[in-house]
Amino acid sequence: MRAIVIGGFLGSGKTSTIIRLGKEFSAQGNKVAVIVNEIGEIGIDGDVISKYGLDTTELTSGCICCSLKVNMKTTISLLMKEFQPDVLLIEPTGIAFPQVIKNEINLMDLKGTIVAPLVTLIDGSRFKQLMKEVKHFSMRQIIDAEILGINKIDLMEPRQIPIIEASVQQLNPKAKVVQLSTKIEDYRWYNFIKLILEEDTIKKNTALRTASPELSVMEGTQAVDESMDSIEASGISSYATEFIVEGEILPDVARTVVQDIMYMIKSKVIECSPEFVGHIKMFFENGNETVKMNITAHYEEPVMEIISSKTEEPKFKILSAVSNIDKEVLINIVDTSIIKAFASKGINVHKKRNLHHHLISKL
Ligand SMILES: Nc1nc2c(ncn2[C@@H]2O[C@H](COP(=O)(O)OP(=O)(O)OP(=O)(O)O)[C@@H](O)[C@H]2O)c(=O)[nH]1
Ligand SMILES: [Mg+2]
Repeated sequence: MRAIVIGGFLGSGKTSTIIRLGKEFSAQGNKVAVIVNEIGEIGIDGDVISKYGLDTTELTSGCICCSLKVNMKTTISLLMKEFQPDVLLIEPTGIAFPQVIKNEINLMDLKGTIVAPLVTLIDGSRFKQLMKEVKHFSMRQIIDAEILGINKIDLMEPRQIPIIEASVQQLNPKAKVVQLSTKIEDYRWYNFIKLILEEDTIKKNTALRTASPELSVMEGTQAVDESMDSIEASGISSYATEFIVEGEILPDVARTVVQDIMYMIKSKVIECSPEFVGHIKMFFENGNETVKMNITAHYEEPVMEIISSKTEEPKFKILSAVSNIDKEVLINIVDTSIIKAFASKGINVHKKRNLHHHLISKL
């Protein structure tokens, strides 16, 4: 089995990359499994990935009673026993230090398993904003990587690309820096795959890293302490929830409600955190289609995507992770916006209770 960890900050394109890699590896005849770790007790990416026909297991973090590491180890062992994948794609949360996950897999010492070089994706189109809002956290993710993918180059001004490439390379001279776009299929994409599969060509970047020496020279009070929890170090507040929606919902109503919720949340979040980065993503299944909408920075226009899907009951999920905002404030903004938007269409909703479950039991 080949285990591939695709890390990167919130909204950098991890799920999009995993879907594309998964489809490609499957098309070549490999058995592909995906483990997605999401913040909070609600997962969206696992649902999205499943809609593309890949097998997924979600792990939820932010939960006091499960230790992510134990959970992941058990999941990997079970997957290997019961599914025997050829390729295992792993998406840590956007506020994890992916090196920790890779180290855990290495320590499991799995027979016949190749652990691919650690990939960190960077959203090139948000690089400046990330360096402003979550600088030290992003730097730590960059420093730990073995392959650095500057993603979303389709959104970047061409003359900016080499400038950012050079800045990123300077932060981590040992890593291979590549340009990427999950929306473009060209030689760069195939070069990226080649690098992932060429595990020996990359000099082991201190496989079991205990300290990032580069960090010790960083100045400033926010420098990331190695012993610090990654969630704490990120300065990100997050909140995820699910609502049960009553009655039959027409597709155009679903789209409007999602849009209304997104714009309400965006405007209120900006009032509290004017230059926020993060990821606010919604997922509304309503019979014949799924409406997905998301935003990753204060200046962006939210993006709506429609995925055709047959479902029995309407289901609304949201995951919000935002920089420089108080968690209680974020929870209040999200809940009130959802209730208000549905009420304005005369639709009854109620929060799903007992969200917590050990997803391992799904296997
Ligand atoms: N234009 C463009 N958009 C992209 C690209 N890659 C991802 N996106 C978009 O960026 C947004 C976030 O992508 P995801 O794949 O969900 O990012 P993620 O890293 O998995 O996000 P989290 O799991 O929330 O941390 C989505 O709207 C994607 O469609 C890209 O190369 N170009
Ligand atoms: Mg994701």
